[in-house]
Amino acid sequence: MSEISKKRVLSGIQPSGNLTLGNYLGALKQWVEEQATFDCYFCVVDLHAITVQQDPIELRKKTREVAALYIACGLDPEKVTIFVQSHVSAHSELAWILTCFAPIGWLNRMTQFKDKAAKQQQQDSISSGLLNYPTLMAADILLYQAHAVPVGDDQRQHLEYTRDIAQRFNHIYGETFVIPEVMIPKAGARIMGLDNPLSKMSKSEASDNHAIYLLDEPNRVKKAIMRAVTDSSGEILFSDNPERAGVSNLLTIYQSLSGLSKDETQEHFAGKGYGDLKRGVVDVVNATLDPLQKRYNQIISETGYLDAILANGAEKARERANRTLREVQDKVGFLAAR
Ligand code: AQP
Repeated sequence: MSEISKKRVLSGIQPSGNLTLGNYLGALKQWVEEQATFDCYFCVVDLHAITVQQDPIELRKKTREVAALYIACGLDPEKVTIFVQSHVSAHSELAWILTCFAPIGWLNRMTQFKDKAAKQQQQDSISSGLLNYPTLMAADILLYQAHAVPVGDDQRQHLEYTRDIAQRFNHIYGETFVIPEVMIPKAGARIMGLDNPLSKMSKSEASDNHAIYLLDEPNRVKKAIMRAVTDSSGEILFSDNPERAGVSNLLTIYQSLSGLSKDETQEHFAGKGYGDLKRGVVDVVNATLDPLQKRYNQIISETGYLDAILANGAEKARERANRTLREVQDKVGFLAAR
């Protein structure tokens, strides 16, 4: 299938910390699985990362690290376009135009804004960028006329918002944007914290045994999983009961990484104890991370390799994004620059 006839996909991850197993199972794993089917654009969303304050040196370092992890996880830079969001200025430009069409009431309803704002102690320090985050995300997606957006379950609401903004714009100015569909993985769409299985595993959560990070050493993986919260029932079954959320989360991780079905996963642990479940999860996680980390170390140590991929990616992304931006600028009535 040629690139032209393929449907397009766009997604991204913030370089706001160390990537977690949640980022891998909710996003990266399905990106890799879909790369042959779609015309894919994957960006490191540094503009999103600064909606909460970042250390500049660390942000630059994490931006390269996240891009290298995209490739280490299996994205093929020959097949997909990998770039840094701030290298394509059309993202900021379209985001401003869409901001002017975005009702504040819609933004105030966003769960992620409410959660992240609640975590900031001083209300004065909550940036309007955090409130406008979904509009920037809408611009990211709509610029590429993406048909589908592979993300974890937590991004479902932002996708709905993107569709609403696109429909509003199309209604006023005529057919401009493709209305994108959300693409959520069947297993692993919401990996929970190991220390608190009622909250999402998140890279900005500081507590010690909360997350597995993709660059963790095997011993750290083992320590965090062996300390994961379970319950006293002793049953190794998938369950919607919040009291069993810890065991369900471990089963989900095992299922997603082993490729087994839910039933096969439960059968695998039938008659076993929580210690066996945890050791099983340690083994599949480390078996996934070992080759990934080897590839990562190669990529990051090869001078010029990553920078060349990001430069090529930005050039290709700019070309596609600017086509949409020019159309939008024309429709809203901006005088063409000569
Ligand atoms: N726990 C998770 N389970 C499944 N999917 C997840 N994703 C994140 N956490 C989980 C998916 O990863 C992609 C990129 O996420 P992001 O970095 O843009 O922002 P986020 O969703 O807010 O992720 P974090 O890790 O919680 O980052 P911070 O702490 O920086 O805000 C998305 O597709 C997301 O669904």
